[in-house]
Amino acid sequence: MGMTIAQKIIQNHLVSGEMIPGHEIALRIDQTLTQDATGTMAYLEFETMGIDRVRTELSVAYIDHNTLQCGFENADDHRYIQTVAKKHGIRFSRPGNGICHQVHLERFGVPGKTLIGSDSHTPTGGGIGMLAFGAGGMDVAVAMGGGAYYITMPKMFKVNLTGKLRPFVTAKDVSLEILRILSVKGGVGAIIEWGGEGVKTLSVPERATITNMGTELGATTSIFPSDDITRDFLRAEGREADWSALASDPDAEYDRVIDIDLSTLEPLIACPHSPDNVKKVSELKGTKVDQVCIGSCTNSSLMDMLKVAALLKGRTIDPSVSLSISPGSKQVLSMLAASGALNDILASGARVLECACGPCIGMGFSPNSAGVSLRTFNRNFLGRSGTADAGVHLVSPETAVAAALTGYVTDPRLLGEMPAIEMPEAFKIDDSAVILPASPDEAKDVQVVRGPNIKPFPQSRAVGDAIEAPLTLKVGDNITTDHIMPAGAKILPYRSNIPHLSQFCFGVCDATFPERAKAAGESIVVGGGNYGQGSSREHAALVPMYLGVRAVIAKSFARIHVANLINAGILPLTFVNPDDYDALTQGDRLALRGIHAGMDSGTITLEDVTTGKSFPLACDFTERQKEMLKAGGLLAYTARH
Ligand code: MIC
Ligand code: SF4
Repeated sequence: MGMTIAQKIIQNHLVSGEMIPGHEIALRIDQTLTQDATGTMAYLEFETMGIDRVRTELSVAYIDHNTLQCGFENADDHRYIQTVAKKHGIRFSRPGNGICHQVHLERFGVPGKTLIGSDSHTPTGGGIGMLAFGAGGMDVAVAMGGGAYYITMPKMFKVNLTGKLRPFVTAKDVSLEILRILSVKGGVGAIIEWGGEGVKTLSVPERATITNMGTELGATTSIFPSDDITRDFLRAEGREADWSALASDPDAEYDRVIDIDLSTLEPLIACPHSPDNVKKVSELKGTKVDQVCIGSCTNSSLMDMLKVAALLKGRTIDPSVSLSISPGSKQVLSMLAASGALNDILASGARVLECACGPCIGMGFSPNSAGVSLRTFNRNFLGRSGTADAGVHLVSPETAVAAALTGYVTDPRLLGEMPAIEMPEAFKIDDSAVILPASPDEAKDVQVVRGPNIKPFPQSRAVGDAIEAPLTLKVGDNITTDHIMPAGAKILPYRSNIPHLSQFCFGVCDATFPERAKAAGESIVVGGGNYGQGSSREHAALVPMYLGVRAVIAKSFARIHVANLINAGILPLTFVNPDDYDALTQGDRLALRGIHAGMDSGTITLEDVTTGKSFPLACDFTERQKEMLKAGGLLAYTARH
């Protein structure tokens, strides 16, 4: 039988396991990336492993998230990451060099290689034919140490593209269309391969926009073939030698095939507060807009920015709108400046922010009270912008410009002719903001600098045979990691200070949770479907662990989060009968007994001591996961082995 692109790369990197969907497989990892908001913790974890030098082909530490330095914390973390990277053989991408996924695509991504990153949008690399996964920091630390990355062998989906996008309809609209079709749960357990004739009409940055937002589908990852278009992109980056062809076999089999005719798509918009709440832009026509943000790892490539500049040229934005533009990388910004396009952006009244995540993660530029914000980003979760009652919408750069110019949600096709913009034959290459690590000889003398914001790692607890504890929080469906462990400019600086961070745990759902959990000592959390969707932040597991959460019971879990729970020694269990969720009330006393035997049989009984009712819970752990839970998480397990 023929193979899909992903199956071929998996086969080339398989360390153990069988390539049967649902079975655990272990993969050799060629490259890793971290960003600063998850990186500090990942490198602290790496240091505990006592390995001198990373064992990957390439590891890069990016600084792109925590770039507002409103106190010493972020600057200290940057210094820590820079020195730890220098000592252990990791390249360091300085603040200002750009967003990890954009820079990695430009300068380091290689078709056919595996990449894991401590950021959920690492699948952006699928745009260049990499098999790239978002992962928790501990998994990235293990991969840097040469350990394998464990996943459940995914199903294979194919999106078959035909036709060609019409003017003002973009790769972002393709991402929103697939979200409309599949929803934020529709990609769970699957790798999405993009193929068909329509692929030939999409440039690498457009493909990367699509694989980036595959994360919002819950997909394990997304991937495009590596073809002549990939080769042209790599040539323009001065890296043609990194190119190799990659395609699925004609007789490859897929679990699901979805057809999209690009020529029928229209400009789309995701409404608050979920990326799959998709409507046509024309349906929201006339909605007043307060703020527009263009950038993020989804839409900050040079092509995106050149289009934006061309549409803004000679026009000024509506006085009632505030427009921010964050180019994805130093390469993008310097080419915008050299071409004069930056002046067109500035002359329009836009505010140019640094090459970083910025508003996407609430790192400044929060909207006004109850503000309507149109963003070219990938997530519009409640509260993520930093303004609790803002209404964030996700759109293409073209639709964003139309709103900035008119002050209202406007179909961008009303802007007139789309100026023709060609991909440059050569990008401006300047890697001076990537600092190389010390040689193995020099590394001994490198001092790792730790600031006072780095607090000791919280102690995890081994999962024993019984847990009896109160249900301290019951939440609904699609709870994101932004609900569990909010981010933003005020909280993100404390990513290496779990005790401080814990005050904000579940703040979006119930600000009284941290006090209640602490008072209970040990507790259990109950959630609905797709619990833990969104980011890869392991803090959404480490902080509940610190607050004494011993088990999370949900209707279903998101992939990265469930791995992070196990890594932190928290027991994730699912309802055998999803309706049993309704029978549990916050405050009930719950008991799980015979946990070890239950882990072997696949079912653990939950007793609601308050009501006297019992419910079966499913747990489908591999031997490795059972051992990890019994040891108290991945670090304790690794120390034992
Ligand atoms: C995000 O987009 O939510 C983040 C911030 O990039 C996270 C990582 C983090 O929380 O630091 C992600 O996507 O994994
Ligand atoms: Fe940064 Fe936003 Fe991309 Fe996350 S989604 S990596 S915060 S730009």
